[in-house]
Amino acid sequence: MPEQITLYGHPYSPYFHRVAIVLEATGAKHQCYTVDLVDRSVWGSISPTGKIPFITYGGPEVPPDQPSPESEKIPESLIIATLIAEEHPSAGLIPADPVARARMRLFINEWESSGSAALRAALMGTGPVDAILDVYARLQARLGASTKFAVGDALTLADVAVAPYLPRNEYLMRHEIGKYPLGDGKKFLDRLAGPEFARFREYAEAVKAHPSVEKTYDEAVYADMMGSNPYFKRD
Ligand SMILES: N[C@@H](CCC(=O)N[C@@H](CS)C(=O)NCC(=O)O)C(=O)O
Repeated sequence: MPEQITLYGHPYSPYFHRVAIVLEATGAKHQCYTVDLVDRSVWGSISPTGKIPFITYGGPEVPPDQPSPESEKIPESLIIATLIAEEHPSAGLIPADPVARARMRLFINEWESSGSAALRAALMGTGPVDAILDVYARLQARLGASTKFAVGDALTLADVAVAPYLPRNEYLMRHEIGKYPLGDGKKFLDRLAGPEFARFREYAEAVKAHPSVEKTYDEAVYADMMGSNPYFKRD
């Protein structure tokens, strides 16, 4: 019997989305609890980091607001994603070949070490939106010449790590959401549409069209959250 998994999070979150993609791609049995991001009374003290996503793993099947002391509480999207992928090797999210695994990890590191920070700085108006394109360029340089995904023709955790950001970043730039200078969103999209990013675009389209990515992304939910987020509103 597989261990019980309860995922806590919110579909607006790119970190939550990573885990949702892996659950979809593996078909792992789970229940999902959408948290109230403002009222943290139910989930705030269950989460080991105070953040979403996290899972309860193992122990009895219980209502999400009454987690069992017998379950392990595991935070961090990529750690959860890896755990589930490791439990379902037949889904192929972790390549069997060690060199391919190294390439997968290098790709993930590229985004993790600077992508989220560049995005956050752009949204807060403390850094240029072009810094996100610099990260895209470095990811592009890591893509194989003709593979569909980052490490071969099947989806791996490398793609899972960046997948949530591809449609979200486009949405933000298309709607000029963030404190960066008005018009920089359009400049971002114009540069991304140019020959410099042809290979990255091809890759991004393949990732966005993967059934496990497409099925777990709801732009309306993201639009609702970001449109009303005071942190990212220009004065
Ligand atoms: N490194 C974490 C980041 C998780 C994270 O920052 N989650 C945000 C939502 S997107 C959060 O819970 N923020 C609430 C807070 O910081 O109070 C992961 O990969 O899961």
